[in-house]
Amino acid sequence: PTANIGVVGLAVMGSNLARNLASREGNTVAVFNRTYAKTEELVTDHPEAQFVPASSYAEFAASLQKPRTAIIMVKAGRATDAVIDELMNVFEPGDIIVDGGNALFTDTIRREKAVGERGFNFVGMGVSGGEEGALLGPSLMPGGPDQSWVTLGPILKSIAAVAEGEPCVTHIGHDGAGHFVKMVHNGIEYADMQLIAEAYDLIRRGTGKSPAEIADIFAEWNRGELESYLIEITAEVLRQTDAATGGPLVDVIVDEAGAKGTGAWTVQTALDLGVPVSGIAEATFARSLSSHREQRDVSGGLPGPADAFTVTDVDAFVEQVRLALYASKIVAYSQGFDEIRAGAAQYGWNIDLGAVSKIWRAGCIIRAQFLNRIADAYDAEPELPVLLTAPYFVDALGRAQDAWRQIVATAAGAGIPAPAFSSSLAYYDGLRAERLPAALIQGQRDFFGAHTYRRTDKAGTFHTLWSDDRSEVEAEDTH
Ligand code: 2AM
Repeated sequence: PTANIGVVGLAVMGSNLARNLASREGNTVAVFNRTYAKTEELVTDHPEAQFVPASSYAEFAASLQKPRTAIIMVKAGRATDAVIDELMNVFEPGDIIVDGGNALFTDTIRREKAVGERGFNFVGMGVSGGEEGALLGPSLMPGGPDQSWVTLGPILKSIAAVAEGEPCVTHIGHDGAGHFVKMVHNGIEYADMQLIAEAYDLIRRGTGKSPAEIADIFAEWNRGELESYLIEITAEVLRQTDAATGGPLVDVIVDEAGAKGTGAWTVQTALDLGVPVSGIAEATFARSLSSHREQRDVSGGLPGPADAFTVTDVDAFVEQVRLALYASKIVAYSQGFDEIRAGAAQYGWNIDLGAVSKIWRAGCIIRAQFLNRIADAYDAEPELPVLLTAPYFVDALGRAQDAWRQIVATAAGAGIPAPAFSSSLAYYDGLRAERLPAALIQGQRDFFGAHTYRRTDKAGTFHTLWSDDRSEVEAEDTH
């Protein structure tokens, strides 16, 4: 056997990952696809690459050195299970099966258990960066057992994106940890994109600037603390002219945002964990609202503000929007890291949050300068309970908060939806509040359901006899 690594599933992501692997010194890559024509095509199109094509699973297994290591790149779900079964038929205990698809982390937990019981090492790995990332250097989030990392680590480090000299890969934790972190990455990506979209909408509707002019603003922002891939490509998209109409491309694109479900997973999981990821949730819901054309079509006549929205000091307004975007972004990332922290506690993963922020600095969609600040925050305090309370972010939020409040108020007054901006601000003020009206909610719960409450002035659990003489009694602790 000549190959040290194999790839199963040679659609675009799989082919590109296989080419990336083959381009690294010392790698020989076994390649297999259910339909052999695709395997042949990859090998003939890239004669320079060290590929070993296999036309059957048995041939694939025979071409791999032990412990055999194979990365599966097929559609998440049933296909993944089918390929895992095929590989277990031809592999031996101790071999490593990596799922690089976009699996739901609970599926990965189930698979590691089932595959592990048969003596194989199963690794669920998040792969971020899309097709280009897979080819030139993705951000990789492998989970799985520790011993798999010994073989897999050096190979993954060789193909990952590099940020400031460090490869964008780390062993996240066992079983589903890698896919969990990838899921939250995607949720943060939803929030980041929605925040940028809200900023664009406010500037466009408030100042009447053209998309090309707004592209210049984003390009300018990309030179400061907002520097990121998403800000950069936003400028590119806004600058694009449509060949057919000669107008801005963004104006001919149907305004219904699609989604492949990872944002929804992030929010569903957060609900189960009781983590308020309101920015990600609003971003996900905003896509849903945009896609309900039939509801939007009957809602255009709903009353809005009487006055037209115009901004007088354009430059000051643009700067306020920038600050609101930055503050909201801090909140969105803080919420995402909170979900990872809670997931780790729930599932028993030992996740290094600073290391996670570092492997997102290159290769993936949310790559940004900003992630260095997150890494710094966790370096200084690994057990930081709320990311945005790190001194750097407290300072940034302090500088931004007046503008942020103004922008949220302005958007509300003008009748422009800014759900991610406003929910982020509400979260921030919720954290800050000395007293929350949750006390009243506890009173209501005690009234209708005898759910009891605790008191600020003494220990214990209490209940008011609402339908009797309304005296207070000490209650059994119902927790
Ligand atoms: P195919 O080319 O034979 O269709 C993306 O769909 C990739 O997943 C393709 O490489 C596809 O192979 C592969 N795929 C889908 N279902 C599969 C299955 N049940 N077994 C193996 N590969 C599968």
